[in-house]
Amino acid sequence: PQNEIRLEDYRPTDFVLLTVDLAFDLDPQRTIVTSTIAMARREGVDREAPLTLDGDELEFVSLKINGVDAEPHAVTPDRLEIRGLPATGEFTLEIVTAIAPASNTKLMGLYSTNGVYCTQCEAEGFRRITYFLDRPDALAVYTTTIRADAKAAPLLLSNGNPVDSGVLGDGRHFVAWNDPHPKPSYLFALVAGDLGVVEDDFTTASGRKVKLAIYVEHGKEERAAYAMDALKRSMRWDEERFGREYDLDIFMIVAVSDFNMGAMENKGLNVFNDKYVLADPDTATDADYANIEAIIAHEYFHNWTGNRITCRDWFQLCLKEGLTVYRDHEFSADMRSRAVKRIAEVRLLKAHQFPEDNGPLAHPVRPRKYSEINNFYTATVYEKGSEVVRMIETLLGRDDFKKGMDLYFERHDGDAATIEDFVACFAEVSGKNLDQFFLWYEQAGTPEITVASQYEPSTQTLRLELEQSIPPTPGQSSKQPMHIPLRVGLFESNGEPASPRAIEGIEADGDVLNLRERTHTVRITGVKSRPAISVNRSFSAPVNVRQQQSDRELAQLARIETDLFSRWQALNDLAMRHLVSATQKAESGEAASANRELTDCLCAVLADRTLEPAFRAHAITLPGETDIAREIGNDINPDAIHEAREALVAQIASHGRDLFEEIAAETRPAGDYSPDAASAGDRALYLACMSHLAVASGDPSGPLSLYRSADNMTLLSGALAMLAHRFPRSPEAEEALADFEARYRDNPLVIDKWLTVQATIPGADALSRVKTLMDKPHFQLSNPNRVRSLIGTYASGNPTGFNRADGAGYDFLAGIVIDLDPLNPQVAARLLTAMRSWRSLEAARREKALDTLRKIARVEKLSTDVRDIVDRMIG
Ligand code: DPP
Ligand code: ZN
Repeated sequence: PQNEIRLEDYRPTDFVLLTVDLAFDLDPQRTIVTSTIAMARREGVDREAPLTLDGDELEFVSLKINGVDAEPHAVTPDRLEIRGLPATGEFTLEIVTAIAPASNTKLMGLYSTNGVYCTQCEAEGFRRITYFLDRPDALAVYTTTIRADAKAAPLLLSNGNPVDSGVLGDGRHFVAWNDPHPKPSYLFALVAGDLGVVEDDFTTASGRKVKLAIYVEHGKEERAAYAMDALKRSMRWDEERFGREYDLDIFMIVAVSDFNMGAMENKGLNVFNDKYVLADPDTATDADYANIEAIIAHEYFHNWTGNRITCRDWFQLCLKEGLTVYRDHEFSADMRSRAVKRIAEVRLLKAHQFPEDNGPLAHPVRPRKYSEINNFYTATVYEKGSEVVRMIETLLGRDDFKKGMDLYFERHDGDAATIEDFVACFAEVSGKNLDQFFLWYEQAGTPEITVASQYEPSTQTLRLELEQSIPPTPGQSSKQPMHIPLRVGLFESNGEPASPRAIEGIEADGDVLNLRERTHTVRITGVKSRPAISVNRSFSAPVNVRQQQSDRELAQLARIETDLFSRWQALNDLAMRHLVSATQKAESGEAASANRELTDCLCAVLADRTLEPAFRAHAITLPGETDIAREIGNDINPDAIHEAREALVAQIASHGRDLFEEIAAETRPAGDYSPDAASAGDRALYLACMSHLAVASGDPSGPLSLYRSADNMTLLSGALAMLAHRFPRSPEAEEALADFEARYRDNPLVIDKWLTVQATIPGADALSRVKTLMDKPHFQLSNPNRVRSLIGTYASGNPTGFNRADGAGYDFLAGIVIDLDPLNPQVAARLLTAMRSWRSLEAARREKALDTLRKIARVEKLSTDVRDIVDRMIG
């Protein structure tokens, strides 16, 4: 493959940075960047070694060495080579480049969005601003001076603390910033423009007052209140849970409307996709509020896990991302319901990471090679990376885990560190050997654990045969056994948890079994009756479990498990089992049979008022179509899955109709909207009931009156989805869609919901709907949120609509990817990953998908981003 970068080729830079002084003369068409870098040759490095700096589409203007005009040895838009630099001692480079923010459509480097200048430098965007050692282990203290037109850009922001400002001639002004914390270039940020602000402050545990500011477009200030609240709670939580205080005088967040990612943790100046800042009851759903809380926390937590301790190289991305996701998960669990949060996390992991790990794009949590780093901001690095940290906590226990984190912060503050550095801290504080555990970072693929059990009443002994296997993944055909912490619970026939006398054949630590071999034969004595066995409680390891279990046993676990997550898991497994066999029947044209065991079980949970509403809402939400596809594994026919799932929804709806009526009446929202978790749980349960009632009655008037009476976006968009998905083309659905568009036409983030709802209407018609919507003025190919809301959700959230038997969905996506690639390769490549499970499809669709991928591969001028994805997908 093109330009493959390998972990084993890592070596330190020949030159070290000392300070970086940047000056920006902002202009939309021609911004002049003057970069003054103090640096020195690293000790021991060849005195002749040249200095090579990274660039990307840069216009070189001039170079000075120690204040004297100089000629580079070689210069191109993406590279600057300088020879003859001093053998010893400090020297200064002054490099001048010209860039055009207004025509930067890649949204990497310095670009403009709705008249605001903004930067995105992770991973390799800084080299689109100036020639630099653009790598995470090149740390320096930055000073940044921004000069701009005072009218167009009254606000001039960068990292750190403001140190100077003033008026220049020609209506221009300047502000200078200094960031005392050494940082790599990917954490640099600049924002300039005319924005509104919400201000607050926070007093740290040691009594320092920090100014907080969230910048948004004028008129949207009130919609930043929840983000500010989430920020303050995040700051407090990181002090209390991890002893981490904020370290500058000011912390700023800027919301922009064109952004490739969710948000970016630039030191002291986070830049956010406005989707994850702006919220009020009229425009944001409960899910939006939860996402804002989580992402504000995530970016804030990066200040320690990412910024103070950064990554040595991009192979170590999970060092900051997996760990920071773990931290934001813990924060949300503390803010909300821990069990419900865990269910949502696992649902997400299984929906995104498991398919990735099971397809052509599978890669280890710490990859060993890449040709385009942008393509490794994946569910594996983030979500599986977080699960790996969670397993360390499970293995060590909360106290030793905390000690390990403390040691990590103490030992590596200011470092560009590696996964080895991180794991060593936990091994050291606990005395545990984590060598085998380290394979979680190195071996891709979701491990599968098979569990067979045998109970001997005469000796009151349970025998468990545990076997682990890890499927082959690209570049890794055979795998070594891993160290897997598997929580196992046993419940006796009276429903009580068993209290075994002894566990032999495996190292057990409380309810955690430490799998280390390919197979273990475990003898558990003192089990008084044949137990129900609950495996992988709380999802202690990101694995698939195959267990011989009857429907009755699963139903029993769903009733008696004391771990709420595992109750959900049992229900989900029970439903999954039915859905898989119903899909097979649908494929052979047989009618789906009713499953009383399952529907009774679901209704029992629904009716159990001792359980929190959010949990009950999850419990009656069946596995999604993509989950079912993953479970089936190969020769997938998305239409059959859809048919089977719909049939089960209908059975549940009619079987539980009276109960749904009852619960809907109990949970019907009243009073003012509040985004708190308990109220959101009530609304989730209410909407789930209303949706089942609409199915049971076959009548759109229920959702329509809900739509008409809704006084918040959660209910409004919930009703809209019921109408559009359950009653497409009905006058009721048309009325609601038209009303929604008219009401929110000036609010692009809300229009995104309108696009998504229509893009995900099941069935082959979805394609023509999506094409029509692309012609609407609301849609813009240049805006990532619009593209993801319409095309992204169509391709990855509408299995029947996208996987049309005629392959037209694939060809459509290919057309978009090819059109978007020259504009924004990062978003184009991400869209294409929607096809990552193509090999699991049935033969006819598989062939069509392959044709499409080959068509893309034949395009001559593809970006490295799209080229990398398409090459790996074809394999
Ligand atoms: N901004 C992205 C994140 O926080 C990449 N660092 O995950
Ligand atoms: Zn992150």
